[in-house]
Amino acid sequence: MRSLRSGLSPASLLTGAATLVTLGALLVAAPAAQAADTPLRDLAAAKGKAIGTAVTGSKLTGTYGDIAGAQFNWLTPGNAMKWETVEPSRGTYNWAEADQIVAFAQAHNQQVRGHTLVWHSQNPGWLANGTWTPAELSTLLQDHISTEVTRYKGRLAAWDVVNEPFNEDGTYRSTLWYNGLGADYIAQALTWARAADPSAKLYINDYNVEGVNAKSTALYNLVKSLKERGVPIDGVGLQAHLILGQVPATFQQNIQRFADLGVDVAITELDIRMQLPSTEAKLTQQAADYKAVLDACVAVARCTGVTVWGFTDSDSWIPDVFTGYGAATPYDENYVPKPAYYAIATALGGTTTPPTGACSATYSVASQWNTGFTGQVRIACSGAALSAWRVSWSFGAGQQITQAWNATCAQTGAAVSCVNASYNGTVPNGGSVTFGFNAAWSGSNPVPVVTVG
Ligand code: G2I
Repeated sequence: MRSLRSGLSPASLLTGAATLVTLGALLVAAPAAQAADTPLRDLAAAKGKAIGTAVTGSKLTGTYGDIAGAQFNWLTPGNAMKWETVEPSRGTYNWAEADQIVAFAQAHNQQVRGHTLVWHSQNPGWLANGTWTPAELSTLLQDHISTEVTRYKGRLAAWDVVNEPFNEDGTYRSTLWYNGLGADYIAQALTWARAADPSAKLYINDYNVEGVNAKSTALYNLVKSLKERGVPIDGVGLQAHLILGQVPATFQQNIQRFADLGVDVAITELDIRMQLPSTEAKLTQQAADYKAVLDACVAVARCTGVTVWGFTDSDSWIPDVFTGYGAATPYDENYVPKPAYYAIATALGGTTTPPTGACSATYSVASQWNTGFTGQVRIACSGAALSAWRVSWSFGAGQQITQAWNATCAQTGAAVSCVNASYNGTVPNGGSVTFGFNAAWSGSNPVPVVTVG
């Protein structure tokens, strides 16, 4: 029996139990006793590198918040600082989620990467669907950059000022900005951002620019010319939305050539997607891929660090966009660290031996009424498998099971023990099984600590 390898102490897990009542979930993983690991952020700091994650503000409580705070030293708001979020109708601003993330970062001694000021996507309807003269567009863009950068002045370490300006062949992407203002919208945006916050490092960020190719060469030539013109540009962001087994062979060489131009390089949105279901072999390959990315960054002094685009498979954009793909992040959807997590730790100088695998149980209250509730328990395995299972917990407030399905449950006093039905004992590596129950409650209905074996 071991507690979650997430940088959480058993005590904080128990504290988490109280806060998680609202979330209706608590996870405990099996097996393999192991000493607590050094958090990724401490390993990264010792190497002078950033280890970051994209986050969703509303999720920064419970286990998600605990891991985001404990393991990472940089945060990027996944959507909270995009134009459609901060100015949904013209002149009406909504900074709530962005403010929340910045406050969380400050409370956890983390740096923030602002994302993103100038993009073709996730612009508000009033902007995207409007008809604008070049002069109007220029004013709109300058106002947007000045307003947002000034709001967080001195509090963000870096900004992805311009996002995804290139096509795959290295030509400029046809966007609202390029079509209206020409390629110099990039230089103008950088200049306005610098004026609003001279201390933030200013980046151009793009995808499919990890290896040496036509697109990355266009980015290289742009940065070179901006530097020559004296336009403020401090770094390039290589997003790194990668596919299993396809880390470009020229990754480190590409990072190095940007560094040689005199700019920093950040890996800004790393994830490595695979065709589902995940298997042990795929997770092992993914770990090797994560390590290759981290190794390349660690090897180049001007590579400032690596940000993952969501740290858990439960908070990843991949399944929504690439049908049949997923499992792209370092933690599974039950917050159990995957081989990729240990690969990151290893690349950052950690010495932990990854466990051979784990199965975890997630308890949630599916619905609740004045005298009863329906509970649900999901057993999921990653890097391990079960051929039979028993899930146990102790009801702390007199709750009493009345009925169960897809499991046989027995309760003696507070102690509940549920074993698999004849047909669902097998939980394959990368798979899950769910069972449910009804129970009576009164007074309070706290979420128990659940163990699986
Ligand atoms: O598309 C992946 C990333 C590529 N590079 C730039 C990043 O900013 C981008 O992030 C993703 C977010 O992770 C997604 O969460 O950008 C997507 C939009 O292009 C985001 O997806 C959107 C959904 O499409 C919307 O339906 C949803 O309302 O997220 C929104 C907020 O959850």
